[in-house]
Amino acid sequence: MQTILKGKTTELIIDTEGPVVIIGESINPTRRKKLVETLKAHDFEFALQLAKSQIETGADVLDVNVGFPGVDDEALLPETVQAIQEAFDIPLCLDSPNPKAIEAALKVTLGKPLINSVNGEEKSLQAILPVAKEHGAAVIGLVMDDDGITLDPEKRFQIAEKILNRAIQTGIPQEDVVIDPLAMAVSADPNACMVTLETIKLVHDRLGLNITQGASNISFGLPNRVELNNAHMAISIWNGLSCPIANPAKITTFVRAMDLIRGKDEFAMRFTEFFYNQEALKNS
Ligand code: THG
Repeated sequence: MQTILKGKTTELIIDTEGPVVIIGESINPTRRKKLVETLKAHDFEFALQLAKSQIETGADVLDVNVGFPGVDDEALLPETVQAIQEAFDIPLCLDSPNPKAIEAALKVTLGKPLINSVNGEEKSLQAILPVAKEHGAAVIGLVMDDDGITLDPEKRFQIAEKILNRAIQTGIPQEDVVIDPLAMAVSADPNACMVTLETIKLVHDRLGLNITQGASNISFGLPNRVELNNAHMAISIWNGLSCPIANPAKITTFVRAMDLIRGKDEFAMRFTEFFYNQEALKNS
């Protein structure tokens, strides 16, 4: 299955059978005080720096999240989108829990973005799906609903199926639905990773959809996060994860390794090219 996203002029294919696509997570105020301060002042220089460094280190898509306490993201999300797409030609992933902010951002987004996100709650389905259809955007579907988050992979799968069916009823093609199995902290629940990994497998095997997930969520509160995240990422990719939301500076070498191992990188071209590009960056 192929989900096509577009920047201003570029086209990106997320292919369930292809190499892994990296959605750069760093334009997100979580733990980034400087981003909050600069965005509050409508100064986009730092956000643009984050965009540039993520593109240089392997991001194929940029997640844009400007949520912080007191923010008017209905105004700030579209402003940030405009600043980024003036400077860069890369597909965007519009990340907000506020449907009004998503809708406002869609109005100014060029190309074909990914909406982050809709979920199985009736309110969310009704607010997001028609807007996604109207703007021809793809959507991430989080597998939670009006009953909250379940630890049963079968139930998470059923929510994924419900989101897919509702999207199709709304006129959104199935390939424009990307499922997020909900990666959560394994420090809080010993089965957190197993539930997510099993959900990925079910969605991949039965629905064949593209799958995303926050790559660093599982390691909250623990040391050696990169190693832990990568171990989880390896199994996730093997089970069907195709487009993680991650810090490219920490994940791209590992993702290129996974693609090479899985036979998705002829003659190790992308693996070696990435290495030489990063060496050149260090020396520039
Ligand atoms: N699923 C979907 N969308 C999401 C998430 C998800 N959007 C937000 C989040 N989860 C993914 N984005 C981020 C952005 C920043 C950070 C983590 C996840 C972050 N993490 C480190 C920290 O917490 O200390 C620091 C940065 C780093 O490790 O480099 O800042 O799950 N659909």
